[in-house]
Amino acid sequence: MTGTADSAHFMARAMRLAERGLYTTDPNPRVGCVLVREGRIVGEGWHRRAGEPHAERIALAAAGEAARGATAYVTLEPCAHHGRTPPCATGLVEAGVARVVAAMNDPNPRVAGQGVAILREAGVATSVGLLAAEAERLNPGFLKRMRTGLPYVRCKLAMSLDGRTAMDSGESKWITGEAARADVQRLRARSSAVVTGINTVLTDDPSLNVRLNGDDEGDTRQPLRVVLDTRLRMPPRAHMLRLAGATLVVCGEHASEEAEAELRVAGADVQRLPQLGGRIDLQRLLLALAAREVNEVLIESGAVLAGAMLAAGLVDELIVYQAPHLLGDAARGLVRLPGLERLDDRLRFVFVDARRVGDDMRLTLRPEPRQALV
Ligand code: AOF
Ligand code: ZN
Repeated sequence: MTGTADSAHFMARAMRLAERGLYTTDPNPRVGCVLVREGRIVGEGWHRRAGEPHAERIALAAAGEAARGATAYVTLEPCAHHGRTPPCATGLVEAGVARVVAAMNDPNPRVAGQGVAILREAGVATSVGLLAAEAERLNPGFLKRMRTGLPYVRCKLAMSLDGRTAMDSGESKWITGEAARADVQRLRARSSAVVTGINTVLTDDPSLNVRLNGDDEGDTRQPLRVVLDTRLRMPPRAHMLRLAGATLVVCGEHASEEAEAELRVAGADVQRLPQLGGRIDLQRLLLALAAREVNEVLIESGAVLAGAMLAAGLVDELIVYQAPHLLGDAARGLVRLPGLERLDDRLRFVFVDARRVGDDMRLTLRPEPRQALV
């Protein structure tokens, strides 16, 4: 019989396996599975990409006959639906697995509880909840989208020790160092979409793509690049339109049709969305992205868009890189929050992590339970 400590150990192993899909499973969740018989691992698997076998199928194939009578540790409830692949719950039953330990239920309405129901009906002892908090952390975007219809939003910012981003003249370039930039590449790589504003495009002509140095370079999944551009000022010659991966330009309902046609010829997708106070309605933007199966969004923008996202209470996580430099109080501030006039209106966060990345600091924060400026 396997004790609680052993169970946690095997589930932790399943989570390490799931993490291998961090950059590739999108829009599917990262899932890992470990099959254990008589205290020994007889098969392992993790989901690599949508359309390919789920974690359980890979583990079952690896175990073969040894799966009979085994316990399956899975980081997410086995699926119950015929999607791109046949249901895993049925696969586990057919392989003769005796027990299934799932870290959490799958909130996907096509699964939600039904995977567990299939297992129980077939007489497979099934429990849910082991290391549930850790399992949540594997898939913040997929889980939030399934539960609320909105993606999980990270806002990345870079600033000096005194919270400044650029000189008053606009002169900026990179404030943070090499290691922080490499860290941003990993943030991009795990994201379904990277969002910026047209002003950033006009000023910096950024690539917003993923350039991970590793063995799988040619194989890297590129997040959808999203440019918020109410009046379609995006130049058809923008650098990002020449790169691998898709670019979506989001504009207001009255933007020029000619500009839209030109951008489409240049390879961009264009979507019109309603405006709110002269700017694209950010809530509608996030809903539109979720409708495209976007799980994790990375906002990489200037002070205006970042401020608007924060003020609207749409940011789930703030990631701030802080360089050990002083720019002085004439330099530009981190975020524009025009509605903020009284101290009582300040936006509050809690630190969830603080660590050094090369010569810089990386601060990770979450908003204090909901308070929006507007
Ligand atoms: C599992 N194991 O490894 C994963 C699951 O389109 P499909 O067929 O790949 O199904 C995708 C859905 O299956 C996804 O939305 C999620 O609910 C579940 N993912 N389930 O049992 C896995 N990746
Ligand atoms: Zn499955």
